[in-house]
Amino acid sequence: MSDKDIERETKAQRAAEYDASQIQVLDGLEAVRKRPGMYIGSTSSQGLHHLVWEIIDNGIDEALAGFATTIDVTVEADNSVTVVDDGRGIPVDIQKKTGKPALETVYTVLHAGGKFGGGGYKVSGGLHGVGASVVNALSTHVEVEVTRGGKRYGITFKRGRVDKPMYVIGDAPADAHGTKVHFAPDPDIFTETTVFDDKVLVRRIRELAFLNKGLRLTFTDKRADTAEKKEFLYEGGIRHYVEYLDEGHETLLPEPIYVEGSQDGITVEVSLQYTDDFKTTLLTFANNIHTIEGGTHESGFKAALTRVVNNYARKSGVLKDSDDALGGDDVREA
Ligand code: 28G
Repeated sequence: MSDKDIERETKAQRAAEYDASQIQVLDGLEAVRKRPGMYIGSTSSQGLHHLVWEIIDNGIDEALAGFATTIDVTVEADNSVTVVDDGRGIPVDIQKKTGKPALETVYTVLHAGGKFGGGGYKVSGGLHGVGASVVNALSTHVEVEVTRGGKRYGITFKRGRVDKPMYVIGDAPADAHGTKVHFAPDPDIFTETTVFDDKVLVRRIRELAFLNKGLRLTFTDKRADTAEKKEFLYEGGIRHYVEYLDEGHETLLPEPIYVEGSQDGITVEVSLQYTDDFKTTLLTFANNIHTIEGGTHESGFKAALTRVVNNYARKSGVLKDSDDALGGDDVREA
């Protein structure tokens, strides 16, 4: 075989690889549109809001990586959503493997990370970039704007397919950086409703601010008459969540107990307060996800609290040697 032949062969090979990868991209989008519930749980109002959570999640990942400090969420007058962060901006470099900008790949390739490796149902938070292509596949249009390296880039999609390939919008200040995503949910998918609920959005955005201390999240509803920006930023993290939950109740302690610790890359945060409420409120989370069914983090906390309060009760003489130990319910009641 001549050099020319080899070159021709590799060219043909590359073309075949390219075609195969493009087919995989389209198959991935088709899979999401065919069975949206596999990726976002349902196509009800809950599923609709899941689109927003997925995009916010990507911004939070960029904050957890130490780059984004602010995430702005806006519901536009037409009920589409814009999310902006001030992170590094999604990479725009052309990838060797695909010949396409990383930005396009992030929004079109169904990344692994779910139940079935192929990007199936997402169970936990913090799985980088799984959500972007799912949101794209389930939106009539998506526009992403990236600011980095002194330039502003744009790319647009329609129902998951590239509409306008990545282009340079223009120059930006050399030190400007961030990502802006605008998407409109597809009414062909969300047949029940495509109307976002400001209450649902605010509740979760506030919660994410409690759970990610120091991160600024804002919410603006342009559909409202007074489209003012609501800002959520809690330097004290979940201790402020406890204060928020205790509003309207008498508290035993002047301020909530708050403990934070890290080991082997795992951070644990605990906050508690005793109030005059009859019922105990115990909320637990793992990676920003509310764990309603508990887990080892929750049972470990309960066991630790019971042990610590019993040790103190014995040492201080509140409990005599002959007294039974306090049970879990006892130490969780004021
Ligand atoms: C505004 C709404 C939602 C995001 C970033 C930043 C990076 C990134 C996002 O990387 C993963 C792709 C291939 C390596 C990472 C930037 C490293 C260096 C990033 C967002 C990284 C994608 N510089 N900010 N993704 N790979 N914000 N906000 O989506 O190259 S997504």
